[in-house]
Amino acid sequence: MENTAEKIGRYTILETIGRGAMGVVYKARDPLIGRTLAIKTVTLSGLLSEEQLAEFKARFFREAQAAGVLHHPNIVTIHDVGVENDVPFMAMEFVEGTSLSKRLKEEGRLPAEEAVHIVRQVAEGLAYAHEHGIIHRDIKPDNILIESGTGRAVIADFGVAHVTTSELTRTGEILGTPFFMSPEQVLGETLDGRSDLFSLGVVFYLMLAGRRPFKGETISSVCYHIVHGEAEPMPLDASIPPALASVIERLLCKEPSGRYADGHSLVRALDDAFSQTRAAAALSEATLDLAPAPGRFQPPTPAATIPSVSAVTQAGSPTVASQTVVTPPPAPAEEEGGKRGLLFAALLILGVTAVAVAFILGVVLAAGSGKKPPIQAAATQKESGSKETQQQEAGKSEKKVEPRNEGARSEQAKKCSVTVIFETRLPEGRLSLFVDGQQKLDLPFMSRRMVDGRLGFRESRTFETPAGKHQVKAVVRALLRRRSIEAQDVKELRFAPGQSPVIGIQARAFPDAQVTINADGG
Ligand code: 3AM
Repeated sequence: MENTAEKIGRYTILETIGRGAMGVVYKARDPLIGRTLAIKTVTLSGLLSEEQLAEFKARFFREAQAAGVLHHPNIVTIHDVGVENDVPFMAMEFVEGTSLSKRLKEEGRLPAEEAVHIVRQVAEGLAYAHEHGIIHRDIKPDNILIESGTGRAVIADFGVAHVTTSELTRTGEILGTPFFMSPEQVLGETLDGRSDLFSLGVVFYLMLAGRRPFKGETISSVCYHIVHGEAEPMPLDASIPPALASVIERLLCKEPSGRYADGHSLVRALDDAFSQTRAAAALSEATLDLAPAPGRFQPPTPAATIPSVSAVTQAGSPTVASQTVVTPPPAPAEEEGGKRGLLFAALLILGVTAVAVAFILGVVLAAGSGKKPPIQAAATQKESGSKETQQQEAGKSEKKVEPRNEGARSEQAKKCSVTVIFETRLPEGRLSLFVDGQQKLDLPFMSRRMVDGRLGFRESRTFETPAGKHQVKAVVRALLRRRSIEAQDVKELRFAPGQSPVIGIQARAFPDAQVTINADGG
């Protein structure tokens, strides 16, 4: 199937569109109905056993059938699935255009207005699919196609991208691209549509900032940052409206409950952000005499674009918050200037009154419910020295332990579910992991071809351990050119109660046999 076959099934191949790690995408023609379509083949045969291949095919067809019921302008329609020469393929709607990943490679980042246009459409497609009970699980720029001419954004590979990746993960071949995964996906927990919204948040961030929000040199340190770390701050750039930074902040909440409930809510938030940005621009036009061009996102002055978490927290709402810093108007030089001054004063009085009323209401309500008012709560959180954003802390504090069940919960809080991600290019061997001298993992490994075409092994395992300080020791014994090598690393690690830490372990042979435990992403 690697050479441009003339036919796949009944479809005539016209040209090769692209090649990926999993197979090839062709432009093809259906001679029966004279329709142009795209055909994607999935070549896994060299990587899986007969039995695994049979199971993979069954799952591929099942997912493709499920996704085949989706008909939405922002989802690539699946027309047909089949097998040709033992290679599964999928025939789908042909989208004349490029992938978002190619656009980003060429342009680095996109103008805010275009990024919003894309995210809005993907959110509409996701809302529809989630309503039909289908989660994508692999939202990333490769799977978003942009139609040339119309700018229509279309989600590709619904359901199926996940099958190919997870199959390889299961066999220890590939862990999948973690960059766009949600924390619950990294930890292998049950997913719902809000996991796709997190991934879309990462894509949105990348489109605006030109870089990803979660850094890391290795897969395991990226995973660690997704689960525990804060997103890198957005660049201080006048072209990124602060209201959009707030939308992204909410999409990237660690807890699904802190994110938007569904794609429709995200679309509404984007529309609100858009009107806020317009209003902010209009205000600065009225007060600062800046003349924005109509119909574009209007960046406020640079001083007004610094995203402010405290502004979000103080408003008591994790939703979109305008963080525009209102600058006093210049001294009126003429009658027109005098009118503007009056308008500004009226707006300022209105604003101050609204803030005061909101604060008093907050205090009264908090007193009634026994909770601290938002500002006080935020101050206490700061004192606690937590690294997480105040917004996430506020979200978590709402879920405080109820008195009944206290015993069971505190028991659970004392335990941690630790995920170990092991990666190595060593050909063959065994990883043993000990916590306080007690063996927790015994993982034999054998290198296979990975997604980058090189040989290696990557696998994740999870185990439970009590919270607290532990001595973690990783020992790797491996065979290298019929020579046996051994290396180990020991680290003192502290696991916080109720958390799900991720530990990365890497083993290498050069310059000498070495194992590294990496628990802080550094
Ligand atoms: O990254 P580029 O744009 O060069 O756009 C997709 C990508 O090419 C294209 O196949 C390449 C590898 O994924 N592609 C995927 N699905 C497609 C579809 N349904 C498609 N092109 C048109 N229609």
